[in-house]
Amino acid sequence: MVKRSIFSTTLFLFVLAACLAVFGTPVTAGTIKLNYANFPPAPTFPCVQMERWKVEVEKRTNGQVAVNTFPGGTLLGAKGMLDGVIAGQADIGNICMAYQPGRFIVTNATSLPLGIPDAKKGSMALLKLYEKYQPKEFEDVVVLTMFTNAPGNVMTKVPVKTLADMKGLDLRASGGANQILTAWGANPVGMPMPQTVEALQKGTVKGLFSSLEVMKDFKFAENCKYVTMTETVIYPFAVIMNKQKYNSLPDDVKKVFMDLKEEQALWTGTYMDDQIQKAIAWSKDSNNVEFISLSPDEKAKWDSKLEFITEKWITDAKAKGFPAEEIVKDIKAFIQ
Ligand code: DTR
Repeated sequence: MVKRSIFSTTLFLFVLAACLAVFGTPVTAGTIKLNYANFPPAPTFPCVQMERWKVEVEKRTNGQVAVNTFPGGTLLGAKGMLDGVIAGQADIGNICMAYQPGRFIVTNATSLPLGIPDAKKGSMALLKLYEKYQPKEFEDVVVLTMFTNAPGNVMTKVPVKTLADMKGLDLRASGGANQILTAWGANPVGMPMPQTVEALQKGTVKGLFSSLEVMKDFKFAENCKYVTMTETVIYPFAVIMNKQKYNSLPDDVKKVFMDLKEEQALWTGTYMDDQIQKAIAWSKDSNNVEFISLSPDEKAKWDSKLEFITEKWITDAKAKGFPAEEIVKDIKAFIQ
């Protein structure tokens, strides 16, 4: 009996010593619990990337960190996200910066019509832009990653083939995309993405202007039977963390988070670009959606309407003291 208990004590000490040798400190599963808030529903790309980050963090911290995810605005909604994270209502949150255009001048410059070709390039350019300019609106938080969606197209209940078809059409968009719709003659209706489901069902809007993965993820293909390919404008997102909470983390955990920053941006951009292809196929095959390409002449007309937007942004941002020309030049260089 005594011999057996000596044996099990020795075995326990041996396992403990092995754990210490491998991990440095004794590992207690989920010692650090973090709440991560997100505003759109679980199947959408901002939440898919959140679940991927959770899995990676829990794996790479050997279970030391447990991440509780809250999709669908169950902890914080789209507009209260940044302040909610600063106040500590959630430890981590995902914000769509285009929903607060005046608050994120530098990063929202990625929403100008600058020809960002896809989400992968957009995400990397956005992160580089943030790293270079370190805008002061992020002073009270720690940025864990940034990413963008893919370029936007016009999804509608009625066919849109020319600028004349856009005239007065009520279309949902947000931030920088609104002024693009105005320039094309449409009537932009601003609201965060989750509210668009009801607006389309009720007929408050006749369509929306965003990246095409929403045709599948939000099942918009059931309402919008037409897509006009404009491939214009991306929306920038940031994942932010409460600063005090971040500062309270052990160094090895902080390192895991920082090592994931760029990797997560790349992963999300790649995932998004992939989803676009799947959503196009699904919309065509299962929902009979018609994809409309603008003729080269027509496309030139649409593009010419947007020329003033970047110029105007430069003038306004310069007046506010931002190095506006350099920011635009950087974005163009970062997407090369
Ligand atoms: N295009 C922006 C951002 C966006 C694109 N896909 C999703 C999915 C869920 C939330 C936001 C977005 C927008 O239209 O809001």
